[in-house]
Amino acid sequence: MREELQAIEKEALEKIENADQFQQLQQVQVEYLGKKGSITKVLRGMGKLAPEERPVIGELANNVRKTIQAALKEKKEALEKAELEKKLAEETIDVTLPGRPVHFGGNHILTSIIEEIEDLFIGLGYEVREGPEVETDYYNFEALNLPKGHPAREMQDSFYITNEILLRTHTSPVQARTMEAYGGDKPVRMICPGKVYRRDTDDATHSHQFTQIEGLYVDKNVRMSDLKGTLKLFAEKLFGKDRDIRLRPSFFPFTEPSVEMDISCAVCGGDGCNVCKHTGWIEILGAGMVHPRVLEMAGYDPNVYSGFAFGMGPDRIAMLKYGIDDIRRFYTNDIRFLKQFHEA
Ligand code: FA5
Repeated sequence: MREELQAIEKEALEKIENADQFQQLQQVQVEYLGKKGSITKVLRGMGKLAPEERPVIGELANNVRKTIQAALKEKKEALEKAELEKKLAEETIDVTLPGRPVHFGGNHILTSIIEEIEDLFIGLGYEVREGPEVETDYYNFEALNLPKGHPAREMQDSFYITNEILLRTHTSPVQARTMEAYGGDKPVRMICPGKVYRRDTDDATHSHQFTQIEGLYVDKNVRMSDLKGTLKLFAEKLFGKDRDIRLRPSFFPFTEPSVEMDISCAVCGGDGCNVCKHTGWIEILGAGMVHPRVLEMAGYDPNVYSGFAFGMGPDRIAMLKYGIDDIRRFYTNDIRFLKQFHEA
């Protein structure tokens, strides 16, 4: 029995020594120390021994068990340590490798153009205001001298939500809202950028949703020449002195007289192309002297006050400034297109 126990010890220690996985250690534990393990089996045969031999063999069996347990513990710790070291080695960061580039976003080209125009008018003493995109029929039309059934409403095909509420077709409602807020006895100088919506058929220069910037200047003795001077200054600052502008007589129910301003086409230089519909000119804004009825409805006395207003399309302005051939490029979010206008 003594030899048997010594053989068990030798064999178990060898297996522990050679083990390189936790699972193998577990097997040794079961095989030698478990309830049905080799040592238990030997102890079961103790009954056959002489009484004086039993304590000796018992002690030996106990020592073998302890030796195997100690070896198992030691090997388990060694394996744990090796595993940790392996993990640490794998996770080492090589600080000399090149970093991953961080991609910075930038302003959308329309945002940049709007900010440029805002800066220009802030420099002329205008304040920047906002108005709701979901607007009432009253502010979008009636307060602008376009009563219900007025044929000029057809010029701006609209998205109605109810009979009285619609998506604004232009930023002009902010004219009436601003004059009301000012109370009828103070000069007004404001611009209002924002989104507007029309049931237009989309093509190279028309989109069903686009942006406008409204401008309004009301004071005593404001004249048509003030409007012309302001628009000329705006065009020169934005496009440079060599681009031609022209004012054409036009009609808007809320201004009298009314004009439209065109700029010579940047894509073809005025020779005629797809973008300017072969005219050499692109219309960028409507303007005029504020109609006395509009002043009156918003609480300003037209015998004391006069003013001018304009509404421009920054989408078309951006197209002209950068020679962009299709308005729909602004809205389709092609990153290759948008990235061209990010500052380096
Ligand atoms: C107006 O919307 C008037 N409210 C402008 C105005 C304001 C006149 C104040 C007088 C006083 P109009 O419908 O022409 O006018 O539009 C003004 C500008 O918006 C146009 O010159 C053009 O640059 C732009 N625009 C009009 N329709 C579209 C469209 N579908 N897509 C892109 N831009 C458009």
